[in-house]
Amino acid sequence: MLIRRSGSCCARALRLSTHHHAIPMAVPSPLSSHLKPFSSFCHPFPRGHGFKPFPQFLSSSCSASPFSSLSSVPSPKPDKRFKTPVAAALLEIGGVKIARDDVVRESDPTNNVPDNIFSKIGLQLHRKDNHPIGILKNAIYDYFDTNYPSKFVKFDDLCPIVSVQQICSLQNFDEVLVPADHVSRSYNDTYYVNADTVLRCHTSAHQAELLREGHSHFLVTGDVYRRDSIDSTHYPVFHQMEGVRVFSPDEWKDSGTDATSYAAMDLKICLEGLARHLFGAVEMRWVDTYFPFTDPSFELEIYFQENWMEVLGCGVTEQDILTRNGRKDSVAWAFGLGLERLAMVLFDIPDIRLFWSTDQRFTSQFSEGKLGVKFKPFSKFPPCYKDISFWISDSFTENNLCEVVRGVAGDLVEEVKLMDKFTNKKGMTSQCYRIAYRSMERSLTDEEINQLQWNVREAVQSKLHVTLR
Ligand code: FA5
Ligand code: MG
Repeated sequence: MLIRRSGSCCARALRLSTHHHAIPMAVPSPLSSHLKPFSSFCHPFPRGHGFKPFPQFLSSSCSASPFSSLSSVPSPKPDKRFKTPVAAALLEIGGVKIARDDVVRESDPTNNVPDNIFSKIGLQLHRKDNHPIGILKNAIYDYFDTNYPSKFVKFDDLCPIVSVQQICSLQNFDEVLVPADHVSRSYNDTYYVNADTVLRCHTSAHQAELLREGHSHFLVTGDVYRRDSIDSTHYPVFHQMEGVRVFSPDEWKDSGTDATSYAAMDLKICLEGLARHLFGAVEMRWVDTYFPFTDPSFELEIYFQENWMEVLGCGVTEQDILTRNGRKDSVAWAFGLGLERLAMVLFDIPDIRLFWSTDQRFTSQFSEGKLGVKFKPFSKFPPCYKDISFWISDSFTENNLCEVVRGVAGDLVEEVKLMDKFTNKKGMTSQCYRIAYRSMERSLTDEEINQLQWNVREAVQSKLHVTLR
């Protein structure tokens, strides 16, 4: 969901960016004037992000399309070498036992979690002190421990499987006021274990529960899951750190400003300080945005690889969340950091897939407490591009395509990019996507890439109800 820059059609859904402000900014921008009306963010996407109650693309009984061009191409033998690994059958996270069959159920139409996603649950890169994500988490902890001694309580082992409904304790959507028809709730954007239970798509899922427990300063780090586009800054599993600070009336009453402005100012001071702690000098800017759970809302962007990269979302907590959770007279701020994006800048890691590499040439470059060591690429193989064109059906979405491509090619796929789109006189729409294949670790043979592309074509045709051209 989120970064290809503001206004781009791939930017996703928990927010919608509007204005940019360069940093340093001594004083936050006017705080209330940039919010989009609800109607403009419900379906902000020009292409195919419609809500689907059930994931049609998961159905296993798909007949081949009569218009298929596949029949004229000789079929290579299936090759087991290129299959993505199947995950361990039982995990334990934060005391919760999770069996593979609880999470992945191909025959259940209310479930859309594939094996390659299940295989990431429980890896908890943020709890590995020698991994860039763990090193970064600890550096952020240092900042909070230094600047707010003994204030922030830390959580990094909360279970990533959370309920969508209000009755349960862990809440991905309802408890942070995400509207019923918000696009982030769709099967196109979120992994559903069943109709009521999701893999959390943000660490904000834990806000309300921790407020109810009485915490007023806390940090929550965890793995989060999103169906998304494929490129060097988007991965379907990534890590966030949530921060929440609650103020009591005593704290702002003599400030000469209202509670909301006070909290917004404090938030920006805190996060700009964090950015300086992590990066020293780096080009940054604030972007006014929308989140259902904060008002006003902002994003922070950092200039990286010749682009503005969104690294966090934040804002002043909606009063309703505080009131519902026993903090009627308080005001609070909250933020959610994308740890991979920050680590990419800090360690010069060019591609988000590298975080999952177990190649020693990657892992041996990082050690506990060493922030900002620059990553030395150990292989630079050229990408190999393959195009795929098809007539789409009404249910086609790019996220579904990416899911299928990732299911076949795993981390060998670097990018999936729309190259061409047209509608013919009969009203049929054709799309052409370019798939970039590249291993981070080794060179790929022509034979291997051809096999992958073949498997992708077969899977796209059978799972997405499109007609290959
Ligand atoms: C949220 O997830 C909000 N919950 C953040 C928040 C918390 C706002 C508290 C206000 C108050 P967003 O969807 O923009 O917001 O994601 C936050 C960050 O996660 C992004 O800035 C980005 O750094 C990172 N991120 C989002 N999608 C991906 C992805 N597919 N791969 C890697 N990082 C991602
Ligand atoms: Mg965002």
